[in-house]
Amino acid sequence: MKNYLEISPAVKAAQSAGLPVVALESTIISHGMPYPRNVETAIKVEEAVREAGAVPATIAVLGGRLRAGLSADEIEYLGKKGPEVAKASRRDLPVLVSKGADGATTVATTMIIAHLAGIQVFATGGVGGVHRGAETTMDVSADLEELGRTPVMVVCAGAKAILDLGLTLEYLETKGVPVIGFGTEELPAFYTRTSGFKTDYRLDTPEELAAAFRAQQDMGLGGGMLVTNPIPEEWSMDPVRINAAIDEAVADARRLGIKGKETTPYLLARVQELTGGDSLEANIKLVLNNARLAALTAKALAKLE
Ligand code: PSU
Ligand code: MN
Repeated sequence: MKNYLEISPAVKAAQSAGLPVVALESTIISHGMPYPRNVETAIKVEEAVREAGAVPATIAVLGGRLRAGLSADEIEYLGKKGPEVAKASRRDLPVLVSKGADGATTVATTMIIAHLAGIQVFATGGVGGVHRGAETTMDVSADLEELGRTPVMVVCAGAKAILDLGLTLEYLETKGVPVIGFGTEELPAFYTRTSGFKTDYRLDTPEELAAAFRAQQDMGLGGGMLVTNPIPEEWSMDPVRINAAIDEAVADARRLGIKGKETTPYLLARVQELTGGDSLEANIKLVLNNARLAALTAKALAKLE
């Protein structure tokens, strides 16, 4: 692996000292938000992790290397290039690496690289899932398969209603992935705190999250854990308004025949357009909120080791 994986000196130093580390993804930078807010946010998210007492490791593929821990210049590079950078899921890694190319890592690929680098906790905004209409398109995000096989805890704000939330939960159940509501019984729907769907379990403290993850790994059950952390009340959006924008974005994507890996980035950008940027503000706040919870959980996990 040492020919492929490169852990930054800061992350390595933290790991040798037994300090908690939190992985962060890069597709959210290149494909999830517009420049320059994406770069500003990525830097602020790293700060939020540090303020909560952990070390951030933003993950990407750069020049064919699997990188855990980026410099501010590298984050700026990914953010400026935006969607020109390849969106890298599991199936994209072999060719990107063999060609020495760059890739922005999705939740799936960030989990893979985090695990290779020995990082157990990862914070992001929203995860991929089963798309609406998947009965005919078979569009199911590779993020769900990865959660079923790679032992990393993913802290998110639930899933956007661009997905079929009910089918997403069914799929996770089949794959044996625990879905935890942090301080809630309900699956949060990214921009809103509620969705009408229940999570499997409610846990209320970072210590409880860490203990559940430790038990999962100690028992050798394998696979990851999905922690869904509702957006703080003051930043949550009006469900009628956001769901109307999402419905319109999904209809536009269908009309335009958008498919494959383009679907999610198209829907994210279209929802942002339709809500006049309000959804971007909510998005930024919830990522920061998840980064703090992930850092506190990584700290609690480090105490158990
Ligand atoms: N959902 C969001 N924001 C995001 C993504 C999804 O609310 O930024 C990104 C993440 O990187 C996620 C990826 O892993 O999109 C899923 O893409 P796909 O549906 O093509 O698997
Ligand atoms: Mn897909």
